[in-house]
Amino acid sequence: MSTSEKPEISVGLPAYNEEGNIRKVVSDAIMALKKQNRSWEILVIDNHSSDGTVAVVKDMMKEDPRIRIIEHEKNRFYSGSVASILREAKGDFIMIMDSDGQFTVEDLPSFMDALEKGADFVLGWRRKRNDPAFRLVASWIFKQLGRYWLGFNLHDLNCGIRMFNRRFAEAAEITANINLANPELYACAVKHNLQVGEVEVHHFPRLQGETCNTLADSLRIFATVNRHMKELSENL
Ligand SMILES: Nc1nc2c(ncn2[C@@H]2O[C@H](COP(=O)(O)OP(=O)(O)OP(=O)(O)O)[C@@H](O)[C@H]2O)c(=O)[nH]1
Ligand SMILES: [Mg+2]
Repeated sequence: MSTSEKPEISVGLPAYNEEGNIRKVVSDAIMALKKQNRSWEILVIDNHSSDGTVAVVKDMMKEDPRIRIIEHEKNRFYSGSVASILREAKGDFIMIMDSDGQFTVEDLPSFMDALEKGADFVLGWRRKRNDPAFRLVASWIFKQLGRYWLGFNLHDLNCGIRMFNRRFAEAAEITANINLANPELYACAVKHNLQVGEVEVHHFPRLQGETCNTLADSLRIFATVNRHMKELSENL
């Protein structure tokens, strides 16, 4: 595939200060993608990192033109990184995966299977999670808010790996400035009558880099998330 052609698969990686993780995440993604008999690209979205994330990615780009980077000139929250992937990814099928090493592109075949069976937007489900207890409680509360405001009826509303087809990518729009994206993506699917699915995924502990989420942050964010989902529900 030349760089001007459209790949079948895009893997979008939101990255913020992931100098310690990004090389392994990108090279593991390449290994997983090479097992597929499909063309691909990897699109790293640097959300204005202050560490060496961009330098590591640019170094890897010298070896493989299928790796691209979008550099945000200011931090645009996690949602802004997802918006950039929606706009810039060229693939027929687009995966968005956190770049801290907690997820793996090895799960791609399960997503492709669900998409090829008719789903437009497929969320990951961390049945076995590697997170501290307070994160499990926080996720449970997010899910209840999702149920209440958006009618969310699947297992995992804030999983950092999901995949969708071009139809979904054309319809979806991210407008919020917030450190999450799944509620708005899910609301887009509902609004446009698109099929939503879920697949079980692997989940690993964060090994490198600092968590940006403390218990205090989680508690503070509930009010914000509640307001965010209420707004989304008003536009369904
Ligand atoms: N926190 C944060 N992460 C961002 C941002 N932009 C992109 N990311 C990436 O989003 C992904 C998820 O962020 P994390 O901080 O790992 O969030 P999490 O997985 O919910 O929490 P921990 O892994 O426990 O810290 C990572 O790959 C980050 O590099 C941002 O503005 N803030
Ligand atoms: Mg993480």
